Amino acid sequence: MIDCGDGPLQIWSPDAANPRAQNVESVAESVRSVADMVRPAAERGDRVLVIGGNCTIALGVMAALEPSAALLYIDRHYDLNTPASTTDGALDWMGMAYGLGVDGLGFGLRGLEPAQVHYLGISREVTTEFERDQVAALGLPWGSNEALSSDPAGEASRALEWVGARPLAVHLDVDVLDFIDAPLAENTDGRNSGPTLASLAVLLEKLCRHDSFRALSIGELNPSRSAGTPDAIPRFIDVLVAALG
Ligand SMILES: [Mn+2]
Repeated sequence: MIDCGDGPLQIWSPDAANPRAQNVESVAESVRSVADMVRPAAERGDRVLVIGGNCTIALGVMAALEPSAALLYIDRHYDLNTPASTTDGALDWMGMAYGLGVDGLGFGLRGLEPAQVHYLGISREVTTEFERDQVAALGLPWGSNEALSSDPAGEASRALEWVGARPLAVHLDVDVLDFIDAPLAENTDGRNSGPTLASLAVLLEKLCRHDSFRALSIGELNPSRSAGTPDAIPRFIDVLVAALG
């Protein structure tokens, strides 16, 4: 295993100058830095683990892989909002809109084609109408949070069938997990819904051990959430080690 080091350290603060796209310049810098750091490893043929950071890191990984790569995006959300579709200005749930060029957005990197993206773990009730409209217009395939909880092996098999022989990047927003089982995510909505760490282990082992697997990125991990549950991060690390080891 090679430790390629850290990207730029960025600690969130309010950005009054960009109310609808908070800290967009530093987010873009971070995404480009992920791409620059992953590219040499990808070119060597190494498998890559990226620990974020917000979910836009997936775009940096995809920009570093072959243009044909497929992205399995495991998240409670579609991350297809834009500075116009929401008021909170959080890039955390806009990344895929930037990646897919919705409303002309972008980070100055190679973007994504709709045929490269498949979601798993979606909770429709926490998505916005704007996002659901984009999913329909772009024809993006998705699996539900309930399906991921009840049949992680089946969801993995169906998703891998969709990937086919393409290089595979997996992105995991830890907010897909049941926050009561694993309080890891910045977003605390997932209480008593979503896969447990044990279910996630089943999914990730199938995806990460696939011949096409190239990279796993992890977004929205907030260690302060598990301050009262000190075994949560070690249990999560065990899942990653089992999948990648
Ligand atoms: Mn999310």
